[in-house]
Amino acid sequence: MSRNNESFHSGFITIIGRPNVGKSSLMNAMIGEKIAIVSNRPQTTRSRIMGVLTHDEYQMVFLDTPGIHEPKTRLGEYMMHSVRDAMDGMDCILTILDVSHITDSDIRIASELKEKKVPAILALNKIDLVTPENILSATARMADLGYDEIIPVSAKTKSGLDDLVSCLRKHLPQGPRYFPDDMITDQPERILCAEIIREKALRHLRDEVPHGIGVEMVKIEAINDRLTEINATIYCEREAHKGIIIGKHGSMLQTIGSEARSDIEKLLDTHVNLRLWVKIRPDWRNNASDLKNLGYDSR
Ligand SMILES: Nc1nc2c(ncn2[C@@H]2O[C@H](COP(=O)(O)OP(=O)(O)OP(=O)(O)O)[C@@H](O)[C@H]2O)c(=O)[nH]1
Ligand SMILES: [Mg+2]
Repeated sequence: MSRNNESFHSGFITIIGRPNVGKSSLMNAMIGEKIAIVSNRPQTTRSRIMGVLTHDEYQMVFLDTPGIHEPKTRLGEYMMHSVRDAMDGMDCILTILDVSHITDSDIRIASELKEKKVPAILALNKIDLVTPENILSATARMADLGYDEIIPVSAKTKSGLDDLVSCLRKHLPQGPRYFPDDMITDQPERILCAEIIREKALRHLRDEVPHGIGVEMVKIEAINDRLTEINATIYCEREAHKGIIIGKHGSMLQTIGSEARSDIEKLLDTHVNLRLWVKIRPDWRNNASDLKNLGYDSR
C-alpha cells in the first residue's frame, strides 16, 4: 500500500453539463454508492453535491452540480450559483454529454468550459443507447473542442467507467488526502433523507408538479438502535398540485412514502417510521426565506 505523500494524487473534479445527461448517475456509479438522487426529470440536482472516491493511491473529490440552464426562478439562480461555486479552485473539469442526444447548448457549454486552465475530460454518457458508429461520429464531432480526453461511458451498464477513472487519475496533481478514507459525501443524513423523498416524488409525479416540489425535514430522531422517526413536509405551489401529490384516498403519498422509507431504512440501517405532510407555499421558488428553509440558501 503506498501511503507516502509523493505518490498520492488527489483533487477536486467538477462535473458539469446540461440537465438530465447523467451527471449524478455517473458520480454515483464511480463511487459505487447512491449519493446524489437521479430522475428522468431535468433539473433534479439543485445544489452542489460532493462525492469522494478514495483509493490507496488517489482521492477524487467529485462535485456534482445542477444542470446548466437559463434560470427562471430564484431557485434556478441559486442552482446556477452552485455551479459557479463548484468551479472555484477545481483541479479538473469533467463535462458530461448524453451521446444519444447532443444539442447546440451541449456544444456551447463544452466549448466555454474548455477555456479554463485545468485538465478537461469529456465523458460521452449513455453509450448503451446508441450504436458504435454513433459513438465514433460523436467523438469525431467533439475532437475540435480541445478536451484532453474524450471517454465514452454508460453510467447504466458501467461500461467505460474504469477507463474514465484511470483517465481522471492520470490528470490529478499530487496532493493530500482531503477527507478521511471512509467519507463518501459531505451531505448530512437529514439532507440525504429529504432528497430520497424528493426523488420518489419526482419519479411518480408528472408534468409541472415535480419542479415545484421541496422537502423539509421536520424531525429525524433515533428512538433507539433499531428505530428512527422521521417527519417531513412536501411543499408544492398550488392547491391542484397538493391533490395530485396526495392522490386518490392518499394513494400517491403512500407510494412516495413507502418507497422513500425503504431507501431510508437501507441508508440508516434502522427501521423507519416516516410521516409525510403536504403543504402549499405559493411561488416558494422565488421566496428567499422559503428557499433558505428548504436548504437552498439564496444569496
Ligand atoms: N440509458 C441510460 N440512461 C442513463 C444513463 N445515465 C443516466 N441515465 C438516466 O438519465 C436520467 C438523468 O440522470 P441524472 O443522473 O439524474 O442526470 P443529471 O445530469 O444529474 O440531471 P440534473 O441533475 O437534472 O442536471 C435518469 O433517468 C437516468 O437513469 C446511462 O448511461 N444510460
Ligand atoms: Mg443531477
